[in-house]
Amino acid sequence: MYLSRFLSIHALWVTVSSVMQPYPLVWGHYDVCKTQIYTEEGKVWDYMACQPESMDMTKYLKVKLDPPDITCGDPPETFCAMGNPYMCNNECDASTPELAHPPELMFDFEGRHPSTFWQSATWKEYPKPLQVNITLSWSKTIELTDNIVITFESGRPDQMILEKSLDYGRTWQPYQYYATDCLDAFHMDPKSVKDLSQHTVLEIICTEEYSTGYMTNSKIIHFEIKDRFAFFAGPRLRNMASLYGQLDTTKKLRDFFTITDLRIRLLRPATGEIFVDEQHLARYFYAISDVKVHGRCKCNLHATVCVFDNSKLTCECEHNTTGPDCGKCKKNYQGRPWSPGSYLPIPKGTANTCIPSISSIGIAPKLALSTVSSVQVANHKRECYCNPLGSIHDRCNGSGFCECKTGTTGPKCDECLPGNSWHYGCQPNVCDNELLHCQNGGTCHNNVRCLCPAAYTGILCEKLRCEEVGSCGSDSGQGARPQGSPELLLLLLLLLTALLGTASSLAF
Ligand SMILES: [Ca+2]
Repeated sequence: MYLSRFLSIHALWVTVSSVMQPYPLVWGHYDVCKTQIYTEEGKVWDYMACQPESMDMTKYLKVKLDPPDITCGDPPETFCAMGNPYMCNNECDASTPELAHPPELMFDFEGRHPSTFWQSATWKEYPKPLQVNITLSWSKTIELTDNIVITFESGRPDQMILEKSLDYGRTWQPYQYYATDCLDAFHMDPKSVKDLSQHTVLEIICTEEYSTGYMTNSKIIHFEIKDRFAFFAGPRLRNMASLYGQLDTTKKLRDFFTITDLRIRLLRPATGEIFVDEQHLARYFYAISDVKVHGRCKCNLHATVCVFDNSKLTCECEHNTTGPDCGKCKKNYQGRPWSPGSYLPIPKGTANTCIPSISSIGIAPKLALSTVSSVQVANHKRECYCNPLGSIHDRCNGSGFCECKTGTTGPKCDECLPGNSWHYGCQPNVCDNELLHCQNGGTCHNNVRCLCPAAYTGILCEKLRCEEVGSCGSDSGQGARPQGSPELLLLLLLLLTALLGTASSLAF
């Protein structure tokens, strides 16, 4: 495959360069990326789609806290030791470096003992909630490649939400909910990533796995990227080709792992018990020693290098593309619409290089036109890349089109018709904002489920929860509800039937 593509590019090069000397550069960008790797046969070239290496992204972020003055130590205060809530003479003092706990200590090199950490003020204002938002911003689209790991120096919070933004912090979506009691905190059933599957991998879950109290030894919270990858690539991520194939064809899956910002919303500190000990409020605070975020710059498979310049990450775009994410064709290279590079065919991928605009070639327009159209024809002769989940066949039909499954549309069958949403193919919505409204104050989550208030249940939150367990008494406090025994309803039905019978006998 690579050889044939190389030959076709080479043939084009010869064609163009033999007629128009200045234009070899047009084709000078390589079609695929190559790196030298070591194998049993020695050093060889490995060809692949062009993408920057995965790296430690915490070196390139900006951190913002809300409220801005929530860090401890200004004015100085004392707090209780972890593991011994009655030893409350530890000091936090922002003006003394050894006793200060500024936010940057969440991202420093953590090889030292004792660890360095950011710490919030204590819960002095209880019962007013102690809430902190920690926003991490990259000013660049990045793709996560490994678990997000947050290490607490305090107990892990009783309630926390990890959120993401894809538009530089303008809008936010939840990534995962964390609570000691998911139902109580967020009206969600507790789940673990292991309960998910290929079909439900994009579901936003609430987990109780990482919030088990104040005194436990474990201090770590994960957002499990690798477990989600494993649904496609196998348990040890051996079949990355399968994952890349899916990422290539399913935009929603790719977007799920793509972020510009993360927000850690700390909603309630670890208390470890039902009642907060009001005599010792200096027991309660948040402290984080380390945050790990691994990812790569999103360059749409048009760059292998991402540079940090002027405090900003930027892709070094290849393939005649430009923009922070290589998201458009350079001026004078708009001979066909921009498209991202592709992981397919595995392993070498397809560059989808931008080609010169016809107007920019200027001379010999006839030849240029025929050259461009020959490229397009050559592309068409490639596969259609119909989305395997959205189309009936993965190849195009005789007339060159993908044939889409029910509820699916788009040239590649990767878009959903109204009333359907993408969850590994287009699935009819369980709920939405049009016809399938969640009831009784419930909210529709990703079109797959209603998040119901605590008192309600059912697909659209249409049922009182107490009905399910048969405990809806008059003193249940669950609001007014028509009371009627089955016997009474039966009696009414019999009466109605009898009346109708009388009426019909009178009519005839
Ligand atoms: Ca640290």
